[in-house]
Amino acid sequence: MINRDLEVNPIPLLIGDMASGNDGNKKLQLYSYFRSSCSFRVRIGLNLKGLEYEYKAVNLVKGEQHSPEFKKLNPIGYVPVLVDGDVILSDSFAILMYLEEKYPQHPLLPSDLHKKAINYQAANIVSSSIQPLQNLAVLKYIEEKLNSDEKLSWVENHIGNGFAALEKLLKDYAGKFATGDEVYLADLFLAPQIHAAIKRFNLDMTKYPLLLSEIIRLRSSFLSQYAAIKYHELGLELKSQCILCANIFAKYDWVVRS
Ligand SMILES: N[C@@H](CCC(=O)N[C@@H](CS)C(=O)NCC(=O)O)C(=O)O
Repeated sequence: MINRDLEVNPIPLLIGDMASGNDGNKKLQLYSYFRSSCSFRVRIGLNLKGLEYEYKAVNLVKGEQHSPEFKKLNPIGYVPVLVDGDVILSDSFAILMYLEEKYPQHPLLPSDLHKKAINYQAANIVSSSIQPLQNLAVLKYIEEKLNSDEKLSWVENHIGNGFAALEKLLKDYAGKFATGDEVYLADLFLAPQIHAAIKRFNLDMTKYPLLLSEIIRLRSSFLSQYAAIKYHELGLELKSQCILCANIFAKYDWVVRS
């Protein structure tokens, strides 16, 4: 069951006001789209490590990922892309592992070997067995070749299979967060995926109580970062950032702190 008494300290929102963790004068650059769960993973990692970065918005709905300029950075046409001086990286897992080694502050992985492997496993269930099957390009293809009803049952089936596996995997490890009482890699992959399942696909999360409680615990920190990015991209004030969170959790009768 969901434990509604659990509280966590909000992770500070660091857009435009971050501690500099970069060497040299070059600021990290992140090419990102606010709704992209893969970008969201990296934004959380950067924020946890307190790294300053320049936000480069790529509007996936307008097709900016297919522009020749963007494809010079990532020929496959996906966000996120991280640019660190001469280093250009374009996969959220690779980016996070790079950041982890270069900026060891706030480790994204536990030192315990077994727990570390569970983090890799959970992250890869999301990044290999869920997200690619509900990516924009895949859903567009299904909608065009089949129809919208097929699209929805496709999404429910694939996200559902992944979530059911994650519920089983994490039940022996979860604490305040997915693999214990610290935020680790698994959380960085889980939170945006659960968020997408609720917000984008309206999935019934009551079937996955462990995952639902995970997102509830993380709501005030990760989701406010998501919302802030959205407002940031739209050039609006950040003070409205919790509206989005409130909309998401109203469904679960959960009052979100503003
Ligand atoms: N394995 C890659 C996947 C990247 C990916 O699928 N990005 C999505 C957004 S979450 C995208 O850019 N989609 C654009 C499209 O489908 O046209 C990662 O983890 O970064």
